[in-house]
Amino acid sequence: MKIDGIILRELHLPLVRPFETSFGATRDRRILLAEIHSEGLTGWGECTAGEHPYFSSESTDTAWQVLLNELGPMLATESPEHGGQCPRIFHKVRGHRMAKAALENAIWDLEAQREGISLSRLLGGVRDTIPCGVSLGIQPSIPELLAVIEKELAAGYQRIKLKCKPGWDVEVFERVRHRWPGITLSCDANSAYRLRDIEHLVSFDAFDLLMIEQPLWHDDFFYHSMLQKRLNTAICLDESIHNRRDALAAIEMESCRIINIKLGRVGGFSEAIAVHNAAQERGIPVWCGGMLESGIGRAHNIALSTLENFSLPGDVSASARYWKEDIIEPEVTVTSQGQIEIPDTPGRGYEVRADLIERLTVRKEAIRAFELVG
Ligand code: OSB
Ligand code: MG
Repeated sequence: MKIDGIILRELHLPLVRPFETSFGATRDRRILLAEIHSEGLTGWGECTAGEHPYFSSESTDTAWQVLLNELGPMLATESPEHGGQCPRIFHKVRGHRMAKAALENAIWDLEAQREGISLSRLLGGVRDTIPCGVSLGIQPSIPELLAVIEKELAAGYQRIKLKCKPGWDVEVFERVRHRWPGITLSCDANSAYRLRDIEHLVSFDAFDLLMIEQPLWHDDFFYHSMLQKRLNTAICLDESIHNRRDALAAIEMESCRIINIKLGRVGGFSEAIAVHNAAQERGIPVWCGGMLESGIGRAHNIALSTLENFSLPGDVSASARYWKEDIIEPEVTVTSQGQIEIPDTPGRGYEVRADLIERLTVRKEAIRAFELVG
């Protein structure tokens, strides 16, 4: 496909409520979108980098720089037919996976429209509904957390994930389990624990958690493997997994029994599918993580979650949990059974609200390579 233009945009979107993890609280999102024009169609991609380089080394600003000066010009001078060609085009740039994913996913988004099939089908998805969970940030108090859980269970969500850190863990799990002995519950530490906490982490086994997500260092396999040997509860890796090779290493070392796949963290749909397939071949279930995405990233997460081995509920939930008004139409909704129904219309299945996006845009820049290559 001939690329006629690539535009980067930064949107300011306040969350309806702050989201707190072990590395800090987010109130306002700076959403970075890539918009690719080709032969009368527009593909959209979302860069999931955070406002600060806390979850990963990327941030909104590093991604903007790399997209504008490196990746955008590389893509502009190629005419990829498939999103799957993007990793080769971007090969020279090390890391910066969230930036790469914004462009690669926009090409897949375009390709599905051009082929007149749903993005889910283009990716090889097999589900017409996906199971949904929620990720609940650290709250000011346990009673406030219990009230939030009550609301999300009433809405139908199939799994509750609690953000945790030293000082916000066993007492919280005790109170939640006491109130709801049977719910599917997991926790996510975002690397808040160290080796001295191993005995403490082993005590999490008492709470029948579905998994403990990324308890130790963001770049570790070895100590997670040591910890997994001590735990009955499954470890799930998030931050540590950047590609298929990482997934294979983690599985081989028994550093985890479950993998969280995030499109941005692995660099886009191609690598996400590769991680999914590698895990599936080895009997390791996966689920789709979230990064407080706008509707565009959310639509892409939904399409990815239709692949067969996404057998556990993801952190992909309704637009209204995050935004007063989402930038897609219809907004993402979750049924009373805690499922999202997969649209079967061509492309991403959710229209982009261009007028609203224009109004929310605080920074906009065209990739300049087109002027050079004509
Ligand atoms: O570790 O899964 C995580 C949000 C920002 C950064 C890291 C994580 C998260 C979430 C939120 O858990 C999931 C969501 O989008 O609801
Ligand atoms: Mg996580």
